[in-house]
Amino acid sequence: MAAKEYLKLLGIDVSPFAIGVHMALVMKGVNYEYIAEDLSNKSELLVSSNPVHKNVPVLIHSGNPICESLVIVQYVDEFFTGAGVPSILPADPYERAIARFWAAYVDDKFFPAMAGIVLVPTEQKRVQKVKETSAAIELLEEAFTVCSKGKAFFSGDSIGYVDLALGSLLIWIETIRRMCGLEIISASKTPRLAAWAERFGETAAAKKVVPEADQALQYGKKLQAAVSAAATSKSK
Ligand SMILES: N[C@@H](CCC(=O)N[C@@H](CS)C(=O)NCC(=O)O)C(=O)O
Repeated sequence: MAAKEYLKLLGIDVSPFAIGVHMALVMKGVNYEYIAEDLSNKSELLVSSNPVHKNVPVLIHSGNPICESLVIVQYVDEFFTGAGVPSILPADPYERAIARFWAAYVDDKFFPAMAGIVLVPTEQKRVQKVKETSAAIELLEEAFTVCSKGKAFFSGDSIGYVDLALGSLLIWIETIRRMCGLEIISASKTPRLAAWAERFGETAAAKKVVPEADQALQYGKKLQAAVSAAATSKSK
């Protein structure tokens, strides 16, 4: 890659959003520099590259910052093309629209419900988040059946856009299982997604990028403690 096409990815190792972008870059076979951020002390580069949200991931390509993981994955897919380079989004416009729809559903509905299970301050709210998560994953099981058309992944024989969106959350699905014993994806309730999750974990990109679940567990416990402390100090 020419020097002007230098790529930097700002992330944190356990961020599901950064994991999806990492995997997209690995799938495309491009070289990039990964810069691990400390979200309690954000770098000047992060704040100036993503002044609106100040969050990770940010991809900086030839000096141009691109923010929001799904936007970044689309950009990477559109920029890095060519013989032997896999496509992440389908070529057919209707299938692309469907893939974008389900990836947005994962981000806008499934993820906030799932994260809420460990981050909401009261038991009543937690029960609500568990219900929302179960409903969302059941819908995603149906979406998988329709989108995969009997193949291994949402996008067919290899991982694509929706696979990255949901697959990058698997580390946190496992973390929630360890933190509160809840199986969001299970062979009994969501058998197709359970088998898909196994296959996803075996892909070269996942093996290269996804960290050990223990790392997310430590991070999850810290986040949960911070949320509890904030709720306690508010109620005083
Ligand atoms: N919608 C964003 C979400 C990114 C996000 O929430 N990133 C978190 C880390 S997982 C973050 O950087 N949070 C900033 C903070 O905690 O201050 C995306 O898809 O990129």
